[in-house]
Amino acid sequence: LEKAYSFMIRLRIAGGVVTPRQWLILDNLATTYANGTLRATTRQTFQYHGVIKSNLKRAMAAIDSALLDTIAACGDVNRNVMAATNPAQVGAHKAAYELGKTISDTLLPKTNAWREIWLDGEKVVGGEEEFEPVYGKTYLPRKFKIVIAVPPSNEVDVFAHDLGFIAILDKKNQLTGWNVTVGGGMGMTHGETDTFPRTAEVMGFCKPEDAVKVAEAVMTVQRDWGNRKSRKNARLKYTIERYGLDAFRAEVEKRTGKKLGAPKPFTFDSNGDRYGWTEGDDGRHHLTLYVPSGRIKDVENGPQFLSGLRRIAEVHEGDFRLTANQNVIIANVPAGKRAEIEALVDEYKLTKGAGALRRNSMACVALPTCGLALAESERYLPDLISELEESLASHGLQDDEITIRSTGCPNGCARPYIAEIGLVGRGPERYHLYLGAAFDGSRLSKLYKEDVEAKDIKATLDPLFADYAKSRKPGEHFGDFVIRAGHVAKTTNGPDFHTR
Ligand code: SRM
Ligand code: SF4
Repeated sequence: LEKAYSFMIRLRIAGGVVTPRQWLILDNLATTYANGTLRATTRQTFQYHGVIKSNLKRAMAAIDSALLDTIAACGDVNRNVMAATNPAQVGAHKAAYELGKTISDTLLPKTNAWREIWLDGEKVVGGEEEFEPVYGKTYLPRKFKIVIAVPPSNEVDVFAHDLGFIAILDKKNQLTGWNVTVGGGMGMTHGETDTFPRTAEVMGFCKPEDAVKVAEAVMTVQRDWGNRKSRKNARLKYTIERYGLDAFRAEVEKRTGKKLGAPKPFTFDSNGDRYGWTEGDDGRHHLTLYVPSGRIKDVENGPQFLSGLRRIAEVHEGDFRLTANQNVIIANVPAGKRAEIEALVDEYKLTKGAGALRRNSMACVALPTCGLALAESERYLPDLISELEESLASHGLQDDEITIRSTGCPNGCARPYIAEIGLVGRGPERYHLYLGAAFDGSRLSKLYKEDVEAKDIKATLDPLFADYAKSRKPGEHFGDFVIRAGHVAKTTNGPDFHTR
């Protein structure tokens, strides 16, 4: 008898767009082969947990029948490409999605191995390098992540990724080109200061027709210049630290044969989602639901996300969008269908928002499925938020938008170092507490207190909330305040993250 090994499956869904037909197949897979939940991730895709080995092939066949796959969702390749979902700016969003999808297709490994292994596809004769003009035999030094943002929303956290494109729009909201960002990343190792999170820098500006070439050039420079000796220092952020932005830009320009323009001005207002209904400039309606930690499941006497979204998928004529904040948008609802969708949302108690702190929160999976977790995250953050809500309310701050994110280890899967309150697991019920990041995700935080016991987090933050309520300037965000008030030093960037 074979052991019942259990696996996690991660899909590739560029830009997080899923049709109702695909939704129904993915939902069926969750209940048939996985642990009965669909997990929306921080990279706009789905994961399944608890798929036993003997069901792996059947699960992959179901994914294939949805015209989806898991290729490059993991590994030293270009990972799932994220794109802004902001449905209100239709033209800009369309451009962001199309760029994301084209980059995803262009940089997809060409190997047939996935089909060969999972779908009994034909074995292709010849070496990998014949099929991998970009990756070659040895692929990239490390994972590589690309996102496309549309200001004023930084919902995709453009500064947290190896490569980003920021849409530059004219006064009529028409796309004029993209600012290109490089060198962001979150992962680090506790106690090793030569590993650090880093926010990406704006490297230049490119025309819409040059963006894919720029993406390919940035990735191949990293392929050739990235550190292959130490995986801990292999991400593009360390390559940029080593070579400097100017040398990196020059090499990218050499490979594209075109100079990048000077970066154009842009402004972000937040890195969160816009909950509830919005209407696009084409008259279509979009409903952003708040899905706690992206876990799509049925809760007894609570939200029935699995059943509710299944019912909605059966009647919905538009599509679904997964957001980079682990939420779901029921998108492109014609005006005449809105009432029907709304009734189903109510019937299944789906949440259109939450308290200010909760709706700006994110937690990585961590225990029990993540083998790297040092502490709880997804199963703990909701309770901590309830405690902190009491504290905030006692200072009249219950409606203030403050970002809070937790991870079970320093890898940073919920991008905690660019949240105004960041909790990073150190051990059972013990976290490092980071403060002082920017509300729009453009500045890293700083370690405020080491090894805080879970039971002490509320008491640690309460005096800061009190001071914030008393002394903040009008409109000042919590992350900016804690720096101005001298509670933590400001982090300028990467290596400075560990300076206290
Ligand atoms: Fe992650 C590894 C979960 C987004 C940085 N991440 C893992 C693994 C696969 C653990 C492992 O290697 O055994 C986790 C699986 C847990 C589980 O039980 O499901 C895991 N990462 C996740 C997800 C599901 C978090 C979530 O709660 O939504 C996200 C899935 C992404 C996706 O759909 O593709 C996820 N991971 C991220 C992000 C955020 C992002 O991409 O925007 C980051 C930080 C950004 C970055 O890459 O710099 C991130 N994950 C890591 C790292 C550290 C990378 C580094 O440069 O040091 C690891 C470990 C590694 O690669 O060695 C890791
Ligand atoms: Fe696991 Fe750490 Fe990622 Fe959380 S941050 S999912 S604990 S690897």
